[in-house]
Amino acid sequence: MAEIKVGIIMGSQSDWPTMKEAALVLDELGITHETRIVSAHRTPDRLWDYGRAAAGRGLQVIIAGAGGAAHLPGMMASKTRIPVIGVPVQTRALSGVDSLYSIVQMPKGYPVATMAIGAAGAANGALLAAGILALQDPALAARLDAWRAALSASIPEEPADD
Ligand code: RP5
Repeated sequence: MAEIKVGIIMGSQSDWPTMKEAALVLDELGITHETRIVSAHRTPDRLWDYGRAAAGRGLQVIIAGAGGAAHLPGMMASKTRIPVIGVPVQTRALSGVDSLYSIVQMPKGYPVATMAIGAAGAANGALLAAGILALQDPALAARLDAWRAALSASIPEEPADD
């Protein structure tokens, strides 16, 4: 079986509709990945075990999504040197600004690459992971270039009525 390169983790089942956007992009680009629910607050031991084992298992990037008091990406970054990409999940109470602020303000020494709030952030997290992996993988670099060109080509030059 192919080695899993990207871990998509999220704080709750309720984050899956957002984080699925990351999985879909990784699928499109042919990047092996796994998906796990790992909560900083509800399953801290699972978080610790995942972070401790990540590098040894060959993971190369972790995309971590969480909402509200979104400590998962930062705590994962504290536990592994593998690049962590944080996705702030949109919340009902504060529209995801709470998630964004919880993820983006990391102290010096433990970076999290923080994406936009919500589905676009999750998709962009996957594209950033792809860009990192493509540095060492020419075939993936070609697929990523093609993906970007296809998106660009899909944008009409003129607006149309509905
Ligand atoms: C966070 O709390 C999760 O990442 C989720 O975004 C939020 C709400 O979780 P649920 O109450 O829906 O499980 O830990």
